[in-house]
Amino acid sequence: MAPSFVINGGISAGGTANGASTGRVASVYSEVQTSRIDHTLPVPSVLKNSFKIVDGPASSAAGNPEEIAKLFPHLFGQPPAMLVPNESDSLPSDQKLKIGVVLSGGQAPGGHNVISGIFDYLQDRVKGSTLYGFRGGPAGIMKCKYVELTADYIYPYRNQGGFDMICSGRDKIETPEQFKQAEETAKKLDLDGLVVIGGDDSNTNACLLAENFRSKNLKTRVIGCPKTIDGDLKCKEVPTSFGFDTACKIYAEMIGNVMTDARSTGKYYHFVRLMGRAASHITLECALQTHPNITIIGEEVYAKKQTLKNVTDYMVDVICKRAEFGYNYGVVLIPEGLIDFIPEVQQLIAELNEILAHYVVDEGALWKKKLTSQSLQLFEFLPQTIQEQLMLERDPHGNVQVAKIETEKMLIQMVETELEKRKKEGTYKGEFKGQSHFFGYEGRCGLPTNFDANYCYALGYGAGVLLHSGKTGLISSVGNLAAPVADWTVGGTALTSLMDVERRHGKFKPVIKKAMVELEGAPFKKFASVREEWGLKNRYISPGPIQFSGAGSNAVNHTLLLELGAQAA
Ligand code: FBP
Repeated sequence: MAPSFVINGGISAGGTANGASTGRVASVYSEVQTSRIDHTLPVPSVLKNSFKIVDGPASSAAGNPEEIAKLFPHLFGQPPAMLVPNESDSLPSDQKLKIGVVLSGGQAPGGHNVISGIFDYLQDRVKGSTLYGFRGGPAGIMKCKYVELTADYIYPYRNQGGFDMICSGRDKIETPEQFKQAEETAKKLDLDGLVVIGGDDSNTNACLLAENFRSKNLKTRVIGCPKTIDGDLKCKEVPTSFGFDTACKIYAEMIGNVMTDARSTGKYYHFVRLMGRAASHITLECALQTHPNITIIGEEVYAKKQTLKNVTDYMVDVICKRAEFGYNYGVVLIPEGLIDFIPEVQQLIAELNEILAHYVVDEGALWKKKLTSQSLQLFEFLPQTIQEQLMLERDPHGNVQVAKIETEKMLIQMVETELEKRKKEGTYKGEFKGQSHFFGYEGRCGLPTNFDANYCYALGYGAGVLLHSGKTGLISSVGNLAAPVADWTVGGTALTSLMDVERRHGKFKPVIKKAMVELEGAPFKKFASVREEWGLKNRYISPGPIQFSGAGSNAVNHTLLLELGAQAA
C-alpha cells in the first residue's frame, strides 16, 4: 500500500526539494522485507495489561554531581521510573497527546521500530493523539520541518532497517537562538512531548532541551532513546543501545567470509577496521563471534600506554609465529577509534583540536609551531594521508571523524616495514600481503535482528508511556534482556544520572559518559583467555547471515549475555 503523506516544512519525506516522494513502496519489497513488515512483535507482558509507574530513589550523576546539578537545576536528582502491573490503568485514556519524534546521529538498525512503538502506544492507549516526525534530525526541530506520521505512512517501515522514514542528521541544538527555535516549534505544534532517538551526544542534547523547556515552563517533555551501533551508551538500567546487535551480526558474517577466503587462498592478511567510534565494543563482539588471529582493543592499548610501535610489534610477532607454522594468511580486527586510544596520538589530537578550534589552519603550516615537539614529531612520522585525515573538520559535537581515518592501511604499511626489517635480520621467512577493509556503513541499515526489532519496539512503546505519564529528562529503559521478551522490564532512567563533564571545543560541557570496554568486564576477559590460541591456530567461525526464524534467530549477542552474567551460546 502506498503511504499517504501529510508533510510540512517544504521537503517531502525521503527527501527531495521538489516535493516528489521518494518514500518507500512496500509492493517492491523482497520476500524477506515483506515477511518482516507483517511480522508480529512480542512485547513485554507488563505492556500488555494495565500498569502503573513506580518511582525509585533520587539519582545522582556519573561524575561531578555538583557541576551537573548546576547545569540541570530543574532535572538533577530525578528518580528512575519503572512500569509495574496494576489492576487498572493509572494514566488517563481520554487525553489527546501531540508528540514529536526525531532520529539523531548515525543510522542504527531498529530506529523505525522505535517510531512504530511510540505510534502504536498512542493508538492503543491515547486514541486521537498525533505523532509528528521531525525530518532530517535535530535541524528538523529547529526549522520546524515535520511530517505527520499516520498508520499508512509508517506501515512500509515496520521492522525495516534505515532511518529514511524521517531521515536523520547530526545537528546540535546548542546556542540560545537554536533553543529558541526549538521552543517556537514546540509551541507552534503544541507539543506535549518529544522523543529524541540518539547516541550519547544526542541524549545529552535531549536532556539540555528538557531542562530548557522546563525552565521556560513549557509543557513539552523530552524522553531519550538509546541508539548507536557503537554500543557505548549503556549503564545498569540501559543494558545496551539498539543497533549494536544487528550491526555486529552483519560484520561478523562478513568477517567469517573473509576468514574463509584467507584460508582458501592462503596468501592474504585481511586487516578489517570496524566502526564503533571511540569504543571497541563492536570489535570485541565480532572477535567473540568469529575468532580472528589478531584483535586490537583500543581500551587495552590505552590502559597499557602502548605506542603505535608497540601495536605494530604485537601484530608482527603473531605474523612471524604464524609463518613458522606455515600460515602466511590471517585476519586482523582493528577498532575504528584505535588511533584515538594511543596516548601519543591522543595528545596530538587534543592539541590539533585546540588549534582547529582557535586558529585558521594556514597553508604555510605556521600552525604546526603550536604543536609540542613530541606531537610534531609524531605528526611528521605519520603517512600524509593520515595527517590529512587527522586535520579533517570535527563533527558538530567536536569529535574527530574516526570513520574517515584509514588506520587499517596505515597499519599494513607499518607491519610491512617491520617485516622487511625482520626478514633482513633473518627472524621472518614468510610472505605478507595485506588487504584492507572497512566495515561500517554496511551494518548500519540492515534489517534489524529479532532482538533489535523487539527491543526497539519496547523502547518506543515505553517512551510513549513515559511522556503520557508526564515524565521528562528520562531515557527509555528496557531491561532483563537475557530473558524472553515477555519478562523484559520497562521504565525510564534520569539522563542526568548518566552525565559527567568533559572538555570540548576548549570548554567544559555536560556529556553522557561513554561506556567503554571494561578490561575487568566478562566480555574482555573471555576474549583475553582465548586470543593466544586464536592467534596461532585457526579457530575461525563463520556465523552466516542473520536469521529471522529457526536456529540462532533469537540468539542474543555475546557482549550482552556475558555482561548480564549469562553464558553465550
Ligand atoms: P552515532 O554515535 O551517531 O550512533 O554514530 C555511529 C557511527 O556509525 C560511528 O560508529 C561512526 O564513527 C560514525 O557514526 C560515522 O559518522 P557519519 O555517518 O557521519 O559518517
